[in-house]
Amino acid sequence: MGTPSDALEVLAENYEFIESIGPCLGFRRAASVLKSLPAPLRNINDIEGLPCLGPETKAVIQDIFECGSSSKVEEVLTDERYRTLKIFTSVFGVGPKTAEKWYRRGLRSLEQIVSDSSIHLNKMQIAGFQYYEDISKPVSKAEAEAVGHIIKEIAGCFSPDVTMTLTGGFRRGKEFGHDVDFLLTVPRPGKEDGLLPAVIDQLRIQGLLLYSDFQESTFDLSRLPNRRFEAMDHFQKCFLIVKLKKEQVVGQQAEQRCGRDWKAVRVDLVAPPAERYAFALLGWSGSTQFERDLRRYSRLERNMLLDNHALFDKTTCFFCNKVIHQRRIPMARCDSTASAMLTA
Ligand code: TTP
Ligand code: MN
Ligand code: MN
Ligand code: MN
Repeated sequence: MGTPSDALEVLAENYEFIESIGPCLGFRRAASVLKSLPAPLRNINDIEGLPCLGPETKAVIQDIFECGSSSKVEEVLTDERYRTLKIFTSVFGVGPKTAEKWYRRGLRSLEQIVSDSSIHLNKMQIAGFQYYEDISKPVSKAEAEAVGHIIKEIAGCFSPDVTMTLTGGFRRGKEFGHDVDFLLTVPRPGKEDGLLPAVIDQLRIQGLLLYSDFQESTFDLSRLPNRRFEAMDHFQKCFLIVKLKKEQVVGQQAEQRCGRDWKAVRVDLVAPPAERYAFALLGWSGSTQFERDLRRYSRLERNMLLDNHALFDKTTCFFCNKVIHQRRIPMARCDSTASAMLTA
């Protein structure tokens, strides 16, 4: 069983499945600390002085160095519930809640799910099962770039001055991902609203669209920021499954003539207004743990609020930068701005 950080991720995931958020985040953070080290741990003394490693984490790492594995982790890995939820949540559109529901009904395999006619699957889950074989395989950097060329060409027809950035794991330098994430925008304010619908239409016309879940923008600057951490932002976005022809991927010749010549790939597109691009880019670059820590740092060390839309300074008016003496959350604004907004 892999590295100490893999072991900690297993524990984190198991806690996520039983909805113990505190321990889940604790193990995730500890795993991130280990992954951030310049060199892998060689022995237990290497963890001396590292932050965010609790006693349970230390015990797991110690077991791995002394016995080759952690009994606590091995137990989770052989646990029927963990194994089943792991399989169920590997389907696009299936989260821990649905997986748990199926598990409690006595279901244990994907075959049982698809052959049980009493189970209602939503549109996303149907696509998740339909393309499971392809989208459960990692997406390579070359495949991500090939998807990028297709989307860029289509978006360029909508507007020649479109900006597009490959984000998510690939922006962090990963060689493989579970999907491909892109941020797109156009300079003229408001024009970005038409961008994703146009891209989706064109993918459909070209026969490349296998699944689409489009979400309209609910972005309203005057109602931000929200007090609570929001995983989802308010920008227009879509979660897609697209058909990627193998011949379009660099280094992948139109090999064996047998079988399909295409692969289904999960793609996320986000279209913030141009003036919000920087914040959206930061938010969509991940990792989730890094984003969480950045927000925490902003809040605790800088008295600011960071999310995918903006960086808010709680001590100055967001609109005119005047110092606010009385802290106002949500939405930092001075008295004159506040009254102007009321009468507007
Ligand atoms: P993911 O694509 O889920 O993760 P990833 O690209 O880091 O890893 P993988 O290679 O497995 O795909 O999400 C990318 C980033 O976008 C992540 O930091 C979370 C963020 N995100 C949002 O900010 N808002 C959203 O609505 C979603 C779905 C993701
Ligand atoms: Mn991704
Ligand atoms: Mn994604
Ligand atoms: Mn003001």
